[in-house]
Amino acid sequence: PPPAAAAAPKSPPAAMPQAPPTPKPVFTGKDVTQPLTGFHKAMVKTMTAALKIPHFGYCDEVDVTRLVALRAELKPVAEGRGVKLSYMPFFIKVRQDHSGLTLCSLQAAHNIGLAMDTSQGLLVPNVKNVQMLSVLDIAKELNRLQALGASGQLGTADLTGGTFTLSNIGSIGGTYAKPVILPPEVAIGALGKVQVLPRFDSAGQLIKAQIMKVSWSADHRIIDGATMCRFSNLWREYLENPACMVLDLK
Ligand code: CAO
Repeated sequence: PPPAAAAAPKSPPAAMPQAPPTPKPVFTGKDVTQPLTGFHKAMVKTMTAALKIPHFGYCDEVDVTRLVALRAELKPVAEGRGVKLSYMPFFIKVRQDHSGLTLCSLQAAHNIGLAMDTSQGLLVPNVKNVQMLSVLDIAKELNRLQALGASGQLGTADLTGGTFTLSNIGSIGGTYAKPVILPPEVAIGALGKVQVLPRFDSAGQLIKAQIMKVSWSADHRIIDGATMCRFSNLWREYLENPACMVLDLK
């Protein structure tokens, strides 16, 4: 037998009501041409030069579970001393212990630049002589640079002389990036957002881990992939075992 729906008599279509006449939309937006000025003009010049460098990209993930706990413990202590302590001072401090890998240019000082999203756009001030500073000293310096950046007052002294750059794009969001080297430096690292993700521990048990991805770019004329990988491994190991910083880092 035919299906019941097919057997049901079809009702005649209802007469469609006429749509009321409406005026045609008129688009009044206008294109705007803005001249490039100041730091933006400098960014065009620097980044155009940067992309002449043969970039080598390398990514990894860092289990920052212990670092997250350590920072949570130290944050109120730093606050008590008038300093805001984020993760950046740890990332910066660990960076300075790799002179053996000659990753950065041949300057003796470790002046670690940080990409900063400021009221004037992207700026890269640097923390000078990180090799001589404690994590708290670096945090203090970072607080000072952030305050200057927020009020549009970063000057030439803070913006020049960097030897290596870290870009914490994860403070805004995202996981991986493809950072562009800031010449005359030879490498840069971009840090992703710390995320709670499932991972397996060494006993094969499922655990809740705090994971951060890192994306490195290096000048492949100077740094080969194996060097980059060894450098990244060492950086990761310190951040995964932050107690070792207390033993090793000056
Ligand atoms: N994952 C999760 N949380 C993060 C994080 C990350 N990767 N980075 C920072 N946070 C947290 C901080 O710990 C802090 O938390 P609390 O409020 O609990 O202390 C909060 O986010 C705000 O941190 P912050 O941004 O003030 O400080 P910071 O030292 O981590 O970063 C700076 C400083 C200057 C790097 C950052 O403000 C900034 O400008 N990031 C953008 C960089 C950028 O634009 N890169 C692209 C360059 S190429 O165009």
